[in-house]
Amino acid sequence: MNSTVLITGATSGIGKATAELLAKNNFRLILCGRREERLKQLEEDLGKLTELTTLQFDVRSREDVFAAVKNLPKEFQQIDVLINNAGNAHGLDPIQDGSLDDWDAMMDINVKGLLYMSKAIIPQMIERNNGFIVNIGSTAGKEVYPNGNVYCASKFAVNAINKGMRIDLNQYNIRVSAIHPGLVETEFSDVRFKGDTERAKTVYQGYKALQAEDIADIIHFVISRPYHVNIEDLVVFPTAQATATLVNKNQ
Ligand code: NDP
Ligand code: 8X3
Repeated sequence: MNSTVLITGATSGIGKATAELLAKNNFRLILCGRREERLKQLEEDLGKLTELTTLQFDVRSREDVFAAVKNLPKEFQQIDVLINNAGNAHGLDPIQDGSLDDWDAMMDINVKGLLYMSKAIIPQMIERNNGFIVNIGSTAGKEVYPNGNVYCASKFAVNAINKGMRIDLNQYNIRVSAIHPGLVETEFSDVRFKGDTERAKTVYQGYKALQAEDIADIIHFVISRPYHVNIEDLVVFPTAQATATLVNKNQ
């Protein structure tokens, strides 16, 4: 059995594809999300391939985050790799029209949720002088695009937190790494456009977007390097995408 990996946001998209790939590669898994039926399905499907457990909680609740980690079954208590993946965009509006609820959701989930998860798990990594934190940022954390305002801010924050973590945890031999994808075809746009699936589909039309499996592959590669190798910051676009807003839709 390989090391134990905790993945937030494992019920969909990048997190789910990563869970599937890591299960096939014999990692022991702790899979997290809010949707219970999806977690049950993951237990059923991936439980045949590897040892796994699931945790149902909202990363916005600091009490639930700490309780979930604390109450893990004994054999899952040592977490070697934390993949901070849970997150989404909520809305795509000019700043003057932005919804306060959307802003709260993005800052609470993408930024504070990532911090709570990290805070709950870093102490055991420090104690062991060993560990790996992979933060899923975004190209939106490198470049601001029209109407991206607060989502971009949340991912700029992830980028900064990732760098800060690496500096502060360096003395404890803990690896810290960020992966920043461009457009990936997942449930991301369904969430951003609040269930308007027709609008969501248009985001990925006319070109080949990245697939969740592409990012899973990269995550697997990053966490499988020898311990002295830390891929610090990795940006990945679909070939059709040159910048946040320059996408060749005539491929
Ligand atoms: P999905 O919507 O497919 O997956 C998002 C995951 O996050 C789900 O498993 C969801 O699970 C979980 N999640 C959302 N909110 C919460 C919450 N409050 N508490 C716990 N879990 C939560 O999107 P992606 O797979 O695309 O997104 C994964 C990450 O990748 C995000 O951080 C996103 O910002 C980032 N990203 C995505 C890109 C894209 O184009 N798709 C590009 C760059 C980065 P559940 O609802 O069950 O809780
Ligand atoms: C998701 C990619 O370009 O929609 O982070 O912001 S984008």
